[in-house]
Amino acid sequence: MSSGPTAFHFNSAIVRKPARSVVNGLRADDRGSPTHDGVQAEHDAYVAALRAAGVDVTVLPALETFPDSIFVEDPAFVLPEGAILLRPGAPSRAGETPEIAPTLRAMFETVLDLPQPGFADGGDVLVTPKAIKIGLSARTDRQGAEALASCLARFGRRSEIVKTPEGVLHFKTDCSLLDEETVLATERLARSGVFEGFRQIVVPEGEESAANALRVNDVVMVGAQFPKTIAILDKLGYQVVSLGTAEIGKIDAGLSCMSLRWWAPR
Ligand code: CIR
Repeated sequence: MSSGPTAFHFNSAIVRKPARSVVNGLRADDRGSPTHDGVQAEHDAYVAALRAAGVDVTVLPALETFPDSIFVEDPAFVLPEGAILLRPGAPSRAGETPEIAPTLRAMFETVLDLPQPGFADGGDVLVTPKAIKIGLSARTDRQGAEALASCLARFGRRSEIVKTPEGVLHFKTDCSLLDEETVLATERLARSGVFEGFRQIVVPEGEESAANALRVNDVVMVGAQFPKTIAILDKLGYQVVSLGTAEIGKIDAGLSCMSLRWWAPR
């Protein structure tokens, strides 16, 4: 089945409440720690925005042992056809996969395990109507990407292994799908040529983190601290919902990472 419009049409999502330990989440540069209350407030608004966009949201309990476990996008990947249990590239996040597995087994008929060897994070996977792009990064290696591509092929999905710009956490840190033919991307990723054939909207200099936006049904969720990007998308006719991401931004996160989203046939 081609992903077609379902590349951004979702009626189901899983999120996980932030643990108190979220203040110790992984980060590349120290820009100060987020507060638990601040992250909780951003998470609450995010869940409300998903629900307002027509998504049925399952909220999993916090996991104190895993500071980054609020970012459920990374230990698994989901499609209407089924789920794939991934192997996150950060050793401190490896245990998040067995934690989310029972929920996925209860919600999906088919749940695949990423074949050995290699590592792959969901943050490196972008669904587009033509192909699913898997970005190689410090978290997703070639073997993990190929293992994931083999799982996607079992679901009848075409994938393409691409490069994440040097020093960027995840492929989707630098891009998001805005509609069937349009992506929002940073200048460095747009320049790399991975989005040939797409209309590309480049985020303004200084607003690179805005590239991790999230299209859900009729709306595009964008970080509230990126007014120039919001103005551009607004002018282009997108229905923008701005959401606070300043706290999760301190631990290198944006809007896609806080949920697993899919269209569940009902
Ligand atoms: C990490 O470094 O793993 C977390 N602090 C941030 C994960 C963000 N996930 C994502 O963009 N998919």
